[in-house]
Amino acid sequence: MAVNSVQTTPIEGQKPGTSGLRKQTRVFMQPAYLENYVQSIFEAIGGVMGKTLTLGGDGRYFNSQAIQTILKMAAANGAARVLVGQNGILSTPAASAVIRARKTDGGLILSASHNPAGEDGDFGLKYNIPAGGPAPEGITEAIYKRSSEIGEYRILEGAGEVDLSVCGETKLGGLAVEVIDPVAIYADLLRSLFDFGAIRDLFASGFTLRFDAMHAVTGPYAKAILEDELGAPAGSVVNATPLPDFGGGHPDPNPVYAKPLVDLMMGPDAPDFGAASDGDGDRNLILGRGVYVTPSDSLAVLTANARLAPGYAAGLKGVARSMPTSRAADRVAESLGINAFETPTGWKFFGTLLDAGLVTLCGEESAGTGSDHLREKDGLWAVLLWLNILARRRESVAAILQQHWRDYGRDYYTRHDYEGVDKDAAEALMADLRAGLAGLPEQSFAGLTVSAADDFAYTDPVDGSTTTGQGLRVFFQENARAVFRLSGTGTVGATLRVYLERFEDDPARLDGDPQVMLAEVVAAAGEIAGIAGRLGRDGPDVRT
Ligand code: VG1
Ligand code: CO
Repeated sequence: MAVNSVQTTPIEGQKPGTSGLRKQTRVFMQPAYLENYVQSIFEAIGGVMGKTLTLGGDGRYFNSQAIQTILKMAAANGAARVLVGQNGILSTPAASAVIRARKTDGGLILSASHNPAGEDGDFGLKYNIPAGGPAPEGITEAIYKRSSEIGEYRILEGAGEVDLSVCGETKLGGLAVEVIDPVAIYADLLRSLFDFGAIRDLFASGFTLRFDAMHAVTGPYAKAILEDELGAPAGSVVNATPLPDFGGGHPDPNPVYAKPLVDLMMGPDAPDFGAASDGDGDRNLILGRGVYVTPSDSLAVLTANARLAPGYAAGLKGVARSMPTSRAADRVAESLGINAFETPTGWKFFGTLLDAGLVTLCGEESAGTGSDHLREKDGLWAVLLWLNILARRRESVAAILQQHWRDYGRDYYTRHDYEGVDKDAAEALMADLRAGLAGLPEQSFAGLTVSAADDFAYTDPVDGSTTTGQGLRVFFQENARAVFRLSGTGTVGATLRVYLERFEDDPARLDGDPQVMLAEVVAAAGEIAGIAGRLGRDGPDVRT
C-alpha cells in the first residue's frame, strides 16, 4: 500500500446547493469527480491529519463504491479513524447522531435525499461539521473555492476493499476503520427523549400504524424501533428494505410521491396513523385516518404539545421555521411566549440557533422537522413525537388538528412545484419578478391586494453572517402570502417552487379544502409571475 498523489485539474460546477453537492450519478462516477470533491472538503476544513470522521450514506447506487474511495482518501490524507455505518449505510439523522455522540471531527454523508436513485438517477455528498449539522455557507464556499483550484488528490493505492459487512475495527494503512451498527446510537438517543412505555401501551391498546419507508434508508430504523421495540404489529413498516434504486420510486414523502400511503389513509381501511420518510430518513409525512397534516401544521402542533414528551417536559426555548413554511408555528410560539425565528430554506441555517440555545424545535414546509437533539431534520423523531403525543392525549390525529385550528386559527397551505422546467425560462421568470417587486404594493390580482413584496435576505442573529436572494415574498392585505423560489437540490433543468398560504380564523371556515380555499392566492401568484405563459405549463407537477 502506498500513498499516491494523483495530478488532477479542477472540475467545473462543484458548488454545493441547499444541502451538499448533488449531481446525476453518472457525473459523480466520472474519473476524479468524487476524488476532487472529497480532497476539496478535506482541505477546506484544514486537512484531516489525525482526525476522526463519520461516514455513511443512504444506500443508493454508487454508495458502496464511493465509501471505499473516501476511506482510501481519508487514509492517504492522514485521518486517524473513520466510523462508518455497517455496509456503508447511515441515515442522515443517524449520521448527525454519531458525529455528536462520538464527538467526531464532522462527517461525510452520501445522499441525494429524495432525488431518484440509480445509475440514471442522482447522487450527492455533503460535509457536516463537528456539531453534527450541515456545513454553513462559509465552509461550503471554501469547499467550492478549493475545488476550482485543486491540482492533486491523495489516495491509498494497492489496498483492497474494506469489508464493511461486520461491525468491528479493521485497519486501512494507518487508518482505523470502525464499522458501527447504524441503528444503535440513534435508537439510544430517541429512547432518551420519548416515553416509549406510553407508546408501547398505545400499540398494546390496538392502535394501528402504517409506516412507508419507500425502499429508502429508514426501513431498518423504523422496523427496529416501531415494530421490535414499541410493539407496532409486524408488517406495520412497509417497503422496509433499502434498495440501491429505491425500487424505482421517488422517496419524497408528499401526497404525490407517497400516493399509496395517502390513498390508504383516506380510504375505509385506514389505520390510526400513517407516516413516511424520504431517501435519507430526515423528512417525515404525517397522516391520520382521513387527514393529511401539512408539515407547517405539524411543526405548530408539535410545538404546542412537545411538553408531553419527557425530553421536552421542561418546555421549549423557541421554534424556528424556514421562510416558506407557514406562520402556524409563530402563533403557537407567541402564545407560549417563546422565541420564533424565520430562516432561509435549508437545515444549515438552524445550526447556530440550536447551538446558541435559542430554539428547541425547527421545521420546514418540505416535511423536515427536528429538534436540538441533533443538527439535522429527523423523520423518525417526528413520527415518535407524534406517537408520544397521541399516546398521552388518546385522541385521533384529526381531532388534535381540528382543536389546534380552533385554538390558533388555520394557515391554509399548499406548495406548487413546476419540476424539470427550462432553466433559462425559470431564471428569467425570477429575474423579472424580482425587478418588478417594488411596483407590486397596492396592485390587485385575482381579487387580492398586495401589501408588501421583497426578496428575502437573512442575517444570522448569532454569528451575524448574511444571506441574500433566498426567495421572493409577496404579501397580500387579505392575510395571504405567495413565495417564489428555485430549488437548490435538483440536477437537471430547474424546479420552480411556489408556496401559497392564507390565514383563516373564522370557526365556520376551518374545514375547507386547501386547493379551494387558496384558489385566489394561486391565481394571484400565477398572474404576478406569468407562470403559465413563461413556463408553458398548465399546472404544477406536485401539489403538497
Ligand atoms: C429542498 C427543500 C428544503 C430542504 C432541502 C434538503 O430544497 O425545499 O426545505 O431543506 O430540500 O432536504 P430545495 O432547494 O430543493 O427547495 V433533503 O431531505 O433533500 O436533504
Ligand atoms: Co432528505
